[in-house]
Formats: sequence, C-alpha cells, structure tokens
Amino acid sequence: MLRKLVALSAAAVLATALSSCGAANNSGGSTSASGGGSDKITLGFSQVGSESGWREANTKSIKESAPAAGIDLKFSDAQQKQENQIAAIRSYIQQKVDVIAFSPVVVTGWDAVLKEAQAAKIPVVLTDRAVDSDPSLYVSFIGSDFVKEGQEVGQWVLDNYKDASAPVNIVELEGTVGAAPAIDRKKGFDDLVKTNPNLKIIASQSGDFTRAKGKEVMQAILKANPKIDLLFAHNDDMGIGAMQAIEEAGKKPGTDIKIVTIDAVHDGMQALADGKFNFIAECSPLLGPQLMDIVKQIKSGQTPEKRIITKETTFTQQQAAEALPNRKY
Ligand code: GZL
Repeated sequence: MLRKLVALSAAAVLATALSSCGAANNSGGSTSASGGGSDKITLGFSQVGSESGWREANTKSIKESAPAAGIDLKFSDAQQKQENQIAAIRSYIQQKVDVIAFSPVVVTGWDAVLKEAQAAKIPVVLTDRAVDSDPSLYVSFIGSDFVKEGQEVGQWVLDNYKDASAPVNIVELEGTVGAAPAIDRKKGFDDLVKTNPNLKIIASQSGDFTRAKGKEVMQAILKANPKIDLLFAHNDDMGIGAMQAIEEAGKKPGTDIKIVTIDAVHDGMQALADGKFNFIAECSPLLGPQLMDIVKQIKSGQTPEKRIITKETTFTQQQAAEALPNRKY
C-alpha cells in the first residue's frame, strides 16, 4: 500500500513538472537556454564609433538605459565604417532580434539592408543621424535638428559681427563627409552667414568630428591663412583640436581667433567657461531613455512618432560657467 502511494505521488510530481515547462513554452515567450520562458525584448544597436565626447556620452546613455528598461541590448561599434554597420545589422537580422536601432554614419547607402530588415519583419529605429532611404523602411527617427544647430551658431556670428567694417575671415571645420550633421550644420550656418557680405568663409574642410583630425586640418589652414578671425567647428572635439593648433601657432583662442562649436560636451563647455571658446549650440547625446520607450511602444503594438526632435539650448561663456557643475556629460 505504502509503495503504491509513493509511486502515485512521484507520478503526480513528474506530471506537474512537465506541464509547467509546457506552460512556459506555450506562453508565447521564447524559452531561453536555461529552459525558462522569457518575454524580454532584444534590441540590436549599431553605433557609429567612438570618435568624440558626444559619441561616448551617447553610447553610455544607450548602454545604461537598456537594462533599466528591461531590454536585452546587443551593441556594436562600427569604428566609423558604414560596411561595419551594415554587417552588424545583418547579424541582428540573423539573430532574429526584436528591434534594430542604429545611428547611420552617413546619409546614403542603406536601402538594401533596410529592405532586408523589413523582409525579416524586424522594425528599425534611427537615432541621432538621418538616412536618405524611403521613410517606410524605418519606424521612427529620434535626433536633433542639425540645420537649426547650424543656424543658432550662424545667428551668433551675425549678431556679433553686424557692425564689422572690414571683412571677417571665417574658417569652417566640417564633420564626417556625407554625415547628416555635417551636411545640415553647414547648410544652416552658411545660408545665414552669407547674408552679410563682410563675412567670408575662406576655408571649409572636414575634420571627421575628431580632435586629432581637427587639429591637423587647422594647422594646415593656419599656415595658409595669416588672417583668421573666427572658427566654426561642427563639434566640440574638432574645436578643441583646432584650439591646440591655434595656441601652438602663438595665437589666443577665443580672443585672436574666436571659436564657435556644436555639442556642449564637458570639455567644450570647460573651454567655453575658460574663454577659449565663444559660443556653443547644444546637441543632446542622451537619447537612450527615449529610444527604449520607442522600442517598448513598438513591441506593445503601438506606433511611435515618426520624427522625434530632441530638445536643446545654447551656451555663452557665462552660461557655461554656471551650467558646468550640473552637467551630466
Ligand atoms: C550629432 C552627432 C555628431 C556629434 C559629434 O548628433 O551625430 O557625431 O555632433 C559626433 O560630436 O561625432
């Protein structure tokens, strides 16, 4: 009798164990390697690279906000090469991630891989930079208005040189060739500045958004142009590299040659507070939390806004000195 009771209870325990596994498998969640069910969302993210202080802050924001949102993040750094980003996106398609997001290093050349993601029924979100592909190939684009950033810097130049009687020689350090921020910041700035015939852009060249290249290009421009009044650098990092070149040429940045930039990362804000920069238009890298919200909206069947423009401001030297102690990056 006792043996029969023991056998019956063992069978009952075994039946319960199997049915709970079955329940996990049928709950619609994918069972993980451990055999437990998981409803976690997996996001595959392809980052441009690590070319600037802005990019570091952007990467930190994404890497910190994924676990905070309960999202499994697969992250890749493309070292500023489009082919690496395309390979990463293809890998995420193979891995059947739930959502793909990326910051496109340049505007063109994405149609094929975006169509592959669409064919695999994996939604794509753009962050930071735009592409020229058909908007039906991505669900949402969150990032700054780069034309507006260029206009904010251009307006500062118009305001500060409106009474200039002699020509004002301007140098422009452009961002990565073919990148949306480089194209649009140049358009915003140049279209405004050319409304004052005294303002002359005497040299405009790419510094690839890096300090090293910004310094190298500025060294060559300084050698070729004895009279430079103002530098517009498309990001703080190129501005810092150029600032070093200006000092090594025996000139005072912020005084002999004024420097205006875009981003407002810590080192740029410090240069502004120290009087070596003269004005910065902010470009927020803190896109992580909003990206995770968009991913969760998509997975819960909602349709996020197609275009989300990040909120930003501008800084003078005084405002930078006041803001620095509380800056997050
Ligand atoms: C702008 C971003 C740019 C930054 C640079 O959203 O794409 O790339 O301005 C960064 O600092 O390298």
